[in-house]
Amino acid sequence: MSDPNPSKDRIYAQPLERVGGFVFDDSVASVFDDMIRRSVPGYAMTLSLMPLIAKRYAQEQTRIYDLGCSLGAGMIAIANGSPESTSLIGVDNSQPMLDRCQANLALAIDKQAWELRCCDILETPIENASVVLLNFTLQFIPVERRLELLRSIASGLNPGGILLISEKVRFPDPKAQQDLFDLHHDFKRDNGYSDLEISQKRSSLDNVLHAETIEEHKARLSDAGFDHCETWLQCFNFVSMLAIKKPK
Ligand code: GEK
Repeated sequence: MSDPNPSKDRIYAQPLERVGGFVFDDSVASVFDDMIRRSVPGYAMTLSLMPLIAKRYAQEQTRIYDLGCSLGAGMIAIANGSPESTSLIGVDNSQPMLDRCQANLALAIDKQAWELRCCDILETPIENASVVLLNFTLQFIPVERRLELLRSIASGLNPGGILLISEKVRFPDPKAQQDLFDLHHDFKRDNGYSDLEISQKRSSLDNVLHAETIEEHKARLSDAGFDHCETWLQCFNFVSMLAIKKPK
């Protein structure tokens, strides 16, 4: 029988003999919108506030980068608050994501110029930028390479430019870590994921997604050359931060 809802995430619904490491392949890209909305508390709220943030910080005649753009949700949100003279660059190393992103952007962005690049964000030069988005992507970059990426972003931002960064985080206090971890799983259960799906997905992300504490992120952002960094949204163990490069 054919699947009545092919875009619903059922990737981990059946028991797997061996759970492999999570990859952003075609099966993930085809259900990604459903997966991220049912898995990341606050995801829709994060996107809904981005136009407001862009309105304040996006500068005329500059570039806006979305590093790890997936299906383009962040690019569309930021485009909504940015001047028409900005151009948007989406970067992702998953071609199945970018194929769908291309179709989504063609329907949603008609005021600004935009382009997509299929490459590693660690190899992406950042130039003349006023807004850079790392929405739940830094967590997939090896920890030892995160500083070099943030340095390259800081140096490619114009004075007064911003990095918007969202991450899954962990907490130094073991009780807080356990409570927020449990609440995140309650959130997933409440959104229709079974215990089997939750546990198989968790195993697949084990060596792929490395969460750090808010303090670790703030210290690295400061090291990389950002002058201010504040949390502007937190939902359980998911956090969005705003890092600002000093204005001239
Ligand atoms: C959203 N920002 O909807 N280079 C390029 N892309 C990468 C790399 C890399 N080294 N590593 C991972 N990706 C999106 C959600 S998802 C978050 C971002 C999640 C890409 C990967 O292919 C995927 O599309 C994205 O980063 C992470 O607001 O799945 O939790």
